[in-house]
Amino acid sequence: MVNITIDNRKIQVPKDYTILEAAKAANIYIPTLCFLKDINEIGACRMCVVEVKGARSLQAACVYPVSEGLEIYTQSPAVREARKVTLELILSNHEKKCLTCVRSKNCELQTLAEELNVKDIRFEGETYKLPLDDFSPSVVRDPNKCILCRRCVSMCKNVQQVSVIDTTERGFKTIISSAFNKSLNEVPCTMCGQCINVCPVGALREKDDTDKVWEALANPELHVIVQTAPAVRVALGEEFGMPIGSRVTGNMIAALKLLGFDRVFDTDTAADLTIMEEGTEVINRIKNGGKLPVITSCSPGWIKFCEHYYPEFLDNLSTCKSPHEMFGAILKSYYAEKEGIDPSKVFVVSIMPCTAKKFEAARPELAANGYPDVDVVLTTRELARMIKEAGIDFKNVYEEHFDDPMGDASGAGVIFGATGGVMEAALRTVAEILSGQPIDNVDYEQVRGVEGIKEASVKVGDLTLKAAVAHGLGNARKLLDRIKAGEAEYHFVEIMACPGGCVNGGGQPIQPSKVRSWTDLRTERAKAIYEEDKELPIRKSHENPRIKALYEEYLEQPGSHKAHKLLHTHYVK
Ligand code: HC1
Ligand code: SF4
Repeated sequence: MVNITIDNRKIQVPKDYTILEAAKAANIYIPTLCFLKDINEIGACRMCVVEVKGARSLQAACVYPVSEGLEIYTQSPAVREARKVTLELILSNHEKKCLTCVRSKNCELQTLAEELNVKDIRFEGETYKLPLDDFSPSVVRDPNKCILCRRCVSMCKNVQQVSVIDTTERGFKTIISSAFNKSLNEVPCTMCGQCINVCPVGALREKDDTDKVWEALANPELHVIVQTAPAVRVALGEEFGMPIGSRVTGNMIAALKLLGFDRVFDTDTAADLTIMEEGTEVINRIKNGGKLPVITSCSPGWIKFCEHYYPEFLDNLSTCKSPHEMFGAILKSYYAEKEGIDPSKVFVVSIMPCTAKKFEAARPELAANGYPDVDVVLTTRELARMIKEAGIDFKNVYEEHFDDPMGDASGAGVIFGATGGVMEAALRTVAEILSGQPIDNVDYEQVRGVEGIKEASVKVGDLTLKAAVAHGLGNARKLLDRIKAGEAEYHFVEIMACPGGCVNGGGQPIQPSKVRSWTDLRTERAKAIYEEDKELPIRKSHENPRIKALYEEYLEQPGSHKAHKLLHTHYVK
């Protein structure tokens, strides 16, 4: 520990702290812009400058280390003026179309202008007039709004280890772009959308597909069904000012009904179905000497990453479609038949925490019945926009339940939204089937939490089932390299593209750096998911009565010919 003084307050802090961390510990707010804890700590934007006694110039608090006796001033006239000038210079060449910007009211630049009381911009700079990159089905890049903070670059390069964006050109011409200024659609971007979540302004956003949904809802010919992913219900509330980790399932369903969807179903139910198919696949491959490890296939950003960067693992991937795609295929077959609806009139909308799901839904191989399994994917953020546009009082609606006949999911389906959840859900079923014994303790704690790579050994009968879980593509890379080098061996591996899994997907509500740097969004949202699982009477997929009925009435058994036709897929080599 060291003794320091900040704004005349004496405090003790760990000696490896920066001034910014020390100030945070003392509840002293220092504004930041390029800073993102553990991801982008480059001291580039100079928004966090402070006065350090004895230093020749102002210092960036986010990178300046504390030391014994340090004396810091965070609000001196020189500091306040320097921050204002910096902000005004950034604003001077920023395309200020704030009224219609997707990030209006959630823009860190706008917030800083308010916080620093900037009323006038003393400088006038040239703004960019660069073309919009909106060719990707998932991510739109608007270089005219970019402020060169490099948060997206660090996310893509260091966390996801994909590296398809970087700074190019020099001086005033500097921009963030892909190689040769190609569209994100033409480079091996995984469409994970993590870059969007860390962009402080409106330079990165998802492709907005809300108009397609409004149109479908207004078409009386269509039977419009919506399904919601496990992770949406624990984050959507944030868009309406509710605390991180609020569970808003009932409000969400009510809002969807008010928007006019004909049926509101739960993707979690389809997650139970996925477990039946994927569990069977794991058991078969173990028993019959198939390709191991089986690697999960529900995260489309991960699938795209595997196709581009690790094609040697494509035969390891489970052939299962992801839950929402399975659901789409079932809705346009079993459900349409059961309800007597022409499947060509069934329009399926998936609300997902994910931008890559937009790309996934458009894949030609995901069209089991001759139509796309899923017609439109909206992110959690887009759904919030629709709810706001419809003037729905989200916090005060009367809570509602998912519709029958696809109804409620088991706890296993619920936990899919957090890293390790798919593995835990699968273990609950696979362990019981392989051992032939009922499993009482279904809490597989080893695969929970935010450690980058998690391992578990589970004794099932005479087999010790070896499992691993990786989340975030950088961790996936590490794990796959170890498997490739023969340093690790598993039966079953879960990989999710986004750090923390879907709860922290690229389509989730965006929290500013001053929140996400100090609050672990992944943990807070996951807590809500595990709470819901704990409360449910059925916590194993194979005990879900809807799923049993689906097999009895239609699919026969997991892995049947019909199940294969509807619920399985292949990958691009
Ligand atoms: Fe996910 Fe999935 S859990 S991929 O993380 O397997 O997006 O939430 O919907 O399909 O169920 C996302 C979440 C989601 C699928 C399921
Ligand atoms: Fe990188 Fe993911 Fe953004 Fe693509 S979507 S540029 S892979 S962070």
